Amino acid sequence: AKEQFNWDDYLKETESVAAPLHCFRQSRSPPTNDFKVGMKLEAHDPRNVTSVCIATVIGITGARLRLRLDGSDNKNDFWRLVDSSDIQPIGTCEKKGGMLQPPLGFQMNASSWPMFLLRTLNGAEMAPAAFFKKEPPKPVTNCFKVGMKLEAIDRKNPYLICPATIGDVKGDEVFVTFDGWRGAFDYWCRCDSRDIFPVGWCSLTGDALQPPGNNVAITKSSAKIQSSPSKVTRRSMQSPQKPAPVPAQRGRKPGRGKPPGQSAV
Ligand code: MLZ
Repeated sequence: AKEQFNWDDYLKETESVAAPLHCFRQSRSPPTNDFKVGMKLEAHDPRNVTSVCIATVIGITGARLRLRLDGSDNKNDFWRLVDSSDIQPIGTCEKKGGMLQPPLGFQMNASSWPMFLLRTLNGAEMAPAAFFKKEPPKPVTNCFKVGMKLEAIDRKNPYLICPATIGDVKGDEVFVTFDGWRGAFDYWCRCDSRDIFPVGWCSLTGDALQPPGNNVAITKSSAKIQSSPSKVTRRSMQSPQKPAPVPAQRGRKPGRGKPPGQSAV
């Protein structure tokens, strides 16, 4: 039987520590998710953030909602925490004197937007205001340190939350490296990003935490590990002090094949 990923064991195996809770812009106990599939709400268009649009809850995952903008296609779904400031109850935009906008890539003629909006909202099940939670405050300083472990959204596959390591810290930003993926999914983000979570977040929200990848970073320091097979060698133990070099996305030598991290989902 396949072993389940366990943070306690993994932290021991990797001799690393979890980033402290207060480093994150997340609530200490994850917000409850009362939303139901089919409910409508207002959301900022991720591709055009000044626009507030109508969105429908397409799925529920832990403390997050899978959202689709009404009038858009099914290729641009996005995920938001129930305490995200990007979402609000229907009516909020109008109350503030704003106007609901068609999403980028509105599939109909622009002139049909007003009628589309009326039809969309008529008889819609609107998510109650009490379901929206207040966004937690920003941490005062960037207190992440290189080598600390966390759970992070894979921005190339945003439905996934994966074990990660802080690879670098610069000003208000951190470099999020995904364990076992040789740099293919790594990214820089602000320390107050809503895409990063403390160790244990998924087990509290019921979201599925992905196991680390199997790809060991090819570095001199890993050669020693590989010669003595053990439980540890199965996964990438990217050295916390020295993150694996980020493979170039373009200009890769031909003939080496696709990096494992970039195959189709
Ligand atoms: N099937 C995809 C998922 C990769 C997820 C990595 N997350 C850090 C792939 O293998 O490319």
